Amino acid sequence: MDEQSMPHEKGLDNTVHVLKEGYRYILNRRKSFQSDVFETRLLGQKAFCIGGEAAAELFYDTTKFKRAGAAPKRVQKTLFGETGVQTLDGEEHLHRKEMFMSLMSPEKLDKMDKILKKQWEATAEKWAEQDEIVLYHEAQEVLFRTACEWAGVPFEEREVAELAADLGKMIETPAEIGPAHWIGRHDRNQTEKWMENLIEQVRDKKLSPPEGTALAVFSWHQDLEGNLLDANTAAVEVLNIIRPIVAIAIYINFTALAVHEYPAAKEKLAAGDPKQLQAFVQEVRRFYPFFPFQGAIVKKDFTWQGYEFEEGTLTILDIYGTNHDPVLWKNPEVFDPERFMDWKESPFSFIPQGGGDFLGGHRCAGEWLTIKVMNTCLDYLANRMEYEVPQQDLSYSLDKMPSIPHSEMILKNIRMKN
Ligand code: HEM
Ligand code: MYR
Repeated sequence: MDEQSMPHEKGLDNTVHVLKEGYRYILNRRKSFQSDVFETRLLGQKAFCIGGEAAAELFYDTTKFKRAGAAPKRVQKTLFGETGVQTLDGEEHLHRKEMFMSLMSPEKLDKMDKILKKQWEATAEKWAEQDEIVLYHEAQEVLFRTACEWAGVPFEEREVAELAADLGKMIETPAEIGPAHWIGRHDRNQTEKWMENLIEQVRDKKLSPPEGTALAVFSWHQDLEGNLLDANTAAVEVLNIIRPIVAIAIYINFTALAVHEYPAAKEKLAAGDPKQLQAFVQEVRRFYPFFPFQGAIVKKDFTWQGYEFEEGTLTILDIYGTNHDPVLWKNPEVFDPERFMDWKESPFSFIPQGGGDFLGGHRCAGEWLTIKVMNTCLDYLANRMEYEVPQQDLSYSLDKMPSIPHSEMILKNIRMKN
């Protein structure tokens, strides 16, 4: 095909439209341009936006894209950290990613699930003594305790509320403006200091986390030259385990919302059929907004679908929009777990936690863990607990990133079923 000129959004800088239109920014333009790719200007530079299955396959081709220099500073200084696995390429990335994936064996995930059940049930006893709870904050704390125990990270009970909230802010603030954003930066600095101190204690043999836990493995991990990670990088990576586990609280909020809003779908979970629970979890991950899009940089010039991608150009893959692409999903704006009962798996059409390979690419290291946590929590919320959902603002925004139901899910008169 001859090279052609790409659909082009006018304007010196369109970042303001991203902030206004949020999750639907790319989808809206893919629709109006009738194209899976368009050019725009974001964060003061030229950028390509792409979406759909073929676009995802392109984006995860590591001969075409790299990650060094892709994440905006404001995202690194809140959400990711500056020297973590997200910023690496090639051999160095593979070696670091192997370190993460070594934690995700079925045995280790089962261990995590046992800890989660213990923590959820202990906390549910306290919920039973309260008139009502805010599920988002409660889930953050349950997940914080679970994450730390699983990762070998010691904590004092009196620190839980603050540390869980700090980790929450790192997730909630990357796209905020002004003081709301600076809270996230401050909380990352504090949390990195907390974790660096623990890494140093491990290395000084003052603390011995159980063998095979994230704190133990990451403290002693050697890079390709045989050196330990510097203490800050090791801390950033342990936080790359603890923080996203706390982030699952957002999915638990959407899971509770779906259980409440789709009684017919809930009904199908009553028999506890693992296939039905899994299909519901997958549909929550497809349907609700969470991770909006991801950036990478063109490694060297290439042509795709007749368009030229020049070396060094920021390219943004539409994660939310690919999960809502009408070409890939029938009635994408309808919540329907049934679609996952006979779904033909593809690494590029269903990408709530990234696409492609785990080891060879940047697909989320914690995807299996997330799915397991969500299955367990869905079973509690749909089958194993009784509660009321009082009148509240259950709406959620598609503009604000990340999005959380406005009321953060207030539950009343909770009790565990026998
Ligand atoms: C990467 C989403 C939970 C660890 C990612 C990416 C996304 C994502 C979109 C980027 C993919 C890319 O760069 O192309 C999510 C969502 C979660 C979640 C929505 C729900 C809470 C987790 C959990 C863990 C985790 C529970 C760890 C226990 C990671 C790591 C990376 C990553 C280490 C970087 C992978 C790499 O750069 O190679 N995640 N994630 N995530 N996630 Fe998750
Ligand atoms: C994690 O890594 O902690 C899990 C997922 C967090 C998602 C937070 C979404 C924030 C939106 C900011 C946009 C940044 C895109 C590169």
